Amino acid sequence: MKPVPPRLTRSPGQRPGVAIVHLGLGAFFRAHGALYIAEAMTASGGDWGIVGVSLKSPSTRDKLAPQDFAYTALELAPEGAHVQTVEVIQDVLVAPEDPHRVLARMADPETRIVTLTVTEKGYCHEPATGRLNMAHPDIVHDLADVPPMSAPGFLVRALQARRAAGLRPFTVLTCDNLPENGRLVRGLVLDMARAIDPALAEWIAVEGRFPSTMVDRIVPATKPEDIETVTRLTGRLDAAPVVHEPFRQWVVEDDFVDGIRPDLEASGATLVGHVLPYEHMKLRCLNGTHSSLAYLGYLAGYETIADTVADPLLARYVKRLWAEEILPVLTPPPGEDLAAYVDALFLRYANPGIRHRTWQIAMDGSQKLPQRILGTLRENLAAGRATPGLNLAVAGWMRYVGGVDEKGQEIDVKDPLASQLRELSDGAEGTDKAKALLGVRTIFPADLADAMEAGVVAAYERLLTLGVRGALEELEGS
Ligand code: CS2
Repeated sequence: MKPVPPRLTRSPGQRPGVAIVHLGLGAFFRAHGALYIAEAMTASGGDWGIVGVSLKSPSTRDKLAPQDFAYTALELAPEGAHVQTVEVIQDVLVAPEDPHRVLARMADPETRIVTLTVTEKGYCHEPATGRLNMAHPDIVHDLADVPPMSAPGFLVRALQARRAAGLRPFTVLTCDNLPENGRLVRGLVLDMARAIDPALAEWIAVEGRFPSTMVDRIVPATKPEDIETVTRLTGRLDAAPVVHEPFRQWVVEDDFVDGIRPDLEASGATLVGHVLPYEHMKLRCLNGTHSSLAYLGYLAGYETIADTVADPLLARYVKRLWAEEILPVLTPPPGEDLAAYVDALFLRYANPGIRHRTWQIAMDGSQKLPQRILGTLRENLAAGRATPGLNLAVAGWMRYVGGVDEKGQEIDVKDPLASQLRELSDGAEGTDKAKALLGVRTIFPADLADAMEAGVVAAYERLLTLGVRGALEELEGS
């Protein structure tokens, strides 16, 4: 019998004080923001330890606690794997178990920044308008009652407690793939605060800071074989390693409460005055094509993005999307060469070490389409340019949320609107399914739905008649 390797533990030594609370402790933050913050401390010192908060499940805490919250980051490059141990997380709280403890930690004078990766749907907003969804059950609960359940609720109630204690607010630093994410969260927090206490809203509006950020690193869900790789490379058992590609980028608006923040430049982040051009570049070039490839790749039978772009037909499709439909309506950030950016992106997708499932990226499309695809579509339509590639992507999403793939197999669709979308699709026949889905106003504003209809319905019809491959071949011939 092979001996069981020892469990990963934290190295002895001093622990930094905690100044950051992170809401939504998923793999992405542990493979991205946490590394930047850890490296900033190594380079420039400071007490920037992190307390992670899981808003739903205890599973990450349960895996990390026995290893004293240390974990391994496994980098998978085409040329090989590389590991490092990360020790920046000091504790993990599980909000539903003890929400008061989470609030107390956020309201602690030592806490300077609250970072978030709660995914698009965690903001409880309407994707089409960017406003707080006042009818969302968690928001209804959080307006009526303390302790809260939602991310906006925790932010507002903790800021309320800080104000009551005469403290400065913390900086809210969102790291989710949303357009103008800082501005968006500020708006949601103010919407909620206004409904609770207008004076609180006023204080947050004046004193609070919500820098926008562009975050980028491909971090697929950790698989059992990744855990085995980590054990092989380190000789230790880690119940919760994270897996990532070599590339990473973090562009942050330099607007923090009292200017207090870790030395993020020291770890390679870019601090700027305006993030928007970087966000547009990343959300539209990367996430827009990620989603397009996820829907069409899934329907074509591919398990991962790397498998999808290994098919020359889909590789040509994504290159065409960039060249003909995405780059023409994009303003490059200062000094950025967009053609080189998308060439590098293609190589990142093709990295055979990164097994990023199309199914994972296809999740929550109702929350993702507006910022990833619909903005680009709208701007092309305004310029009088056709968007046959993006129309196919939207039609692919429609086929996907219809819940049955091209072989007639059920799809396990994960989306907060999954049942509504399925009902709309099931309630219509043929291309009327596409028209019914275009009627979902929380995704497609009326004017855009009208302008898109002819193109998307035609693309949907081609997918029904020819299947993904046939429709892509026809697109190439056009
Ligand atoms: C992906 C992103 O799951 C998804 O929807 O498109 O998580 C993507 O991998 C990251 O944004 C890359 O930075």
